[in-house]
Amino acid sequence: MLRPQDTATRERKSLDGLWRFRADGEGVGRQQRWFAAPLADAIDMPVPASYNDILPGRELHHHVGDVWYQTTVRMPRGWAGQRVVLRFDSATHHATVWVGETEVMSHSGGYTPFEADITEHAAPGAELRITAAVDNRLTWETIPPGIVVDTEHGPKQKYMHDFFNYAGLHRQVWLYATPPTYVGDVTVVPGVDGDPTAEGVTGTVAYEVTVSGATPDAPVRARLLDALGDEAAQGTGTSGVLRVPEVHLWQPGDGYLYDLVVEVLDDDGAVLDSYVQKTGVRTVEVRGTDFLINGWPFYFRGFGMHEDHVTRGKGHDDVSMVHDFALLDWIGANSFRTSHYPYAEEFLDYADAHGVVVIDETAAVGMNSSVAAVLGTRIDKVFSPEAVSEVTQRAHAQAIRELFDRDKNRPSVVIWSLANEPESHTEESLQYFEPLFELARELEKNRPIGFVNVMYSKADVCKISPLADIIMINRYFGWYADTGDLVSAEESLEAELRQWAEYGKPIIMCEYGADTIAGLHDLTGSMWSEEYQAEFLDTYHRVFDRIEAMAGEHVWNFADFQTSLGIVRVDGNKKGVFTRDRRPKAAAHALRRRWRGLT
Ligand code: GCB
Repeated sequence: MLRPQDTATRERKSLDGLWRFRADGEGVGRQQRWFAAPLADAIDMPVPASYNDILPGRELHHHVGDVWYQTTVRMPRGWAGQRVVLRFDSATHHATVWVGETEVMSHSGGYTPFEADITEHAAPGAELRITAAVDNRLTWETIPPGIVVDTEHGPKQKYMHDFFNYAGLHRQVWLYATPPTYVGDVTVVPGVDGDPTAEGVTGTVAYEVTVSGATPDAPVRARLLDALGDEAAQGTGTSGVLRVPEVHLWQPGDGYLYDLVVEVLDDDGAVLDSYVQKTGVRTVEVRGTDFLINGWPFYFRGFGMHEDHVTRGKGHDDVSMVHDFALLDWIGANSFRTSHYPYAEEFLDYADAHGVVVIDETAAVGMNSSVAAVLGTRIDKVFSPEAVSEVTQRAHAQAIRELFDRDKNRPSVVIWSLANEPESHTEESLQYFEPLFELARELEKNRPIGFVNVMYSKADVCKISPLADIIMINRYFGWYADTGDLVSAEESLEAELRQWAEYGKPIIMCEYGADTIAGLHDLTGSMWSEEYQAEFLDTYHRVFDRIEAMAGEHVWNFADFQTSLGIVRVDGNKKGVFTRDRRPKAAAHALRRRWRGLT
């Protein structure tokens, strides 16, 4: 789904700001048609933001079920004759949306965009009332899965993943206009002619355009402009391959982007619609145990992250985004994983534009009874008709389609991760994942595809790793295993990595880390201290440096983050190298020395 943008033929209007908001604890709003009038008993709620931490008290923090958001917007007079679209960049986890009294769309999946053509409900110059009922419930039918337990005090939400179930309108909401004949979709696949490491190599941009609306057979022109706005190549037709001699490649640390300007023309050659697709030219390849970008071995240094901040939870804001990228740069990281869900599109735009490499992950997390048990939830059999079933699998397939569709054109995205830490040693888990890998491979012909393996499923029993192009694993020797004992941890880790190396594929350690209380120092090197975290990471790094097949290290986590309540978390997960308000722990300085090669 294309992003809204302002071009010579398109305009957009942000609906961010204060919306009217009301929690629907009793779940009566739909039946009582709360969308049909100004929301009664409402409070102000900022958009974008999670609603959970805006008010003091437990009620909204732990709310389960619908909340209602409402705003009014005046449709610009100048949009007469245009196609008008209402787009939510996300709503966590399900939303139904009304314009006035008309339901215009509903969507499940809390981290991907959705939109509806509302032209017929929107008279130019008129005021529209937009209402969204947003439901945060996670069940066995959703991605990620969860369990809603009915108690005499109302419903309680349980889930099997280790981050707080923040909800609401986390990202921007847009009203935008396109001409009646418009660019409906653009796909670009970059490449190079011959050896990408050669001097003055020729880049290729294969493009495919869908024209939608009034005259879908209208002619198309595609122009590729370099960063100075000079034309580098041009083509006509809805698909083609543009060639760029002496291409400026997109590279880690050098996010060089071309603009692919796609124009739909009328019979006289006048432009009906134009859309600008940012395009980076680079190649990605797995060769033996090497992960190659533009033919050069690339070693991932960075983090599993979270969209998580004080007060606004998972709400996007540019201040924190730019600051987080500045910290990644300061510490010498070149990459991150969107653990454990698709991040805001602005975040990926920034990665594209600054040459930061991304492992892009679906929201399929929490499909593991052993992990669930650590976090306090008992599940008998994860992959079964009563739990993660065919219905879940359909939702998972949809999550894969929507993620790939949203991020397919991004040069920063070099690996798709289909899930985090599912059970993967049973026949049932294989049956569940095989069709999902097939689907992913139908959709993606160029990027490597994988999933992130859990500590309970070693190399000799994991049934899903053989399906993956690359080995991605999370390990916690010295924390959940060999607890507090880094000498044993070093041995266990090395032994295990040597087993994984036998796959002959690149290995990325996608998580390793220790909970650390900022400011806690200990001369005996005890767990939870800043000393232990730094020593823990050093231990892992010594091992990584001895294993040829290692292709990357992503520390868990970039920053401390909020989780559900439980006896293994104190005000959230403290494995951050930065605190939740982004102050460095000792490990941040140690990582910086390693990653920036400082002595
Ligand atoms: C994991 C999970 C991650 C948790 C982390 C932890 O394996 O993938 O979501 O937060 O461990 O700290 O336990």
